[in-house]
Amino acid sequence: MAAACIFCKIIKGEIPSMKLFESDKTFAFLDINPLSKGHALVIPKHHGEKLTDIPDDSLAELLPVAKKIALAAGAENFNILQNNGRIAHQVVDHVHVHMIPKPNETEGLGVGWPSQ
Ligand code: D5M
Repeated sequence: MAAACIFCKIIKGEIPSMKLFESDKTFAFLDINPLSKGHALVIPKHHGEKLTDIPDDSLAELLPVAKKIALAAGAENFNILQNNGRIAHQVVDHVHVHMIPKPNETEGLGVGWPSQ
């Protein structure tokens, strides 16, 4: 954990979030500035700025959890995005995977988030 990191503060409950999932290694919550309804972030609890800073065992759950959240949201179409470094548009310096649903324009999403 890094004391000044906003995502570490979210993990610790010091900053509120719309939590979607938590395990011993992983945390997921809704993005505060969503690109679409259901835009979620999946993060390792291990603090590190970039993907290359995180041990493999802390990365292993990120995609399975993103998949679980996409399925729970009924998102048939979605993007997975992971930015590293300012030039690559990283703003928050704690590794995070975006799961960004691409809703059907006419039907929208059948959202049913997991409760944990
Ligand atoms: O994306 C960083 C993402 O983090 C961006 O989509 C907003 C989101 N964000 C920032 N602060 C919060 C809080 N407090 N709750 C939820 N989401 C947040 P990047 O890949 O670094 O450009």
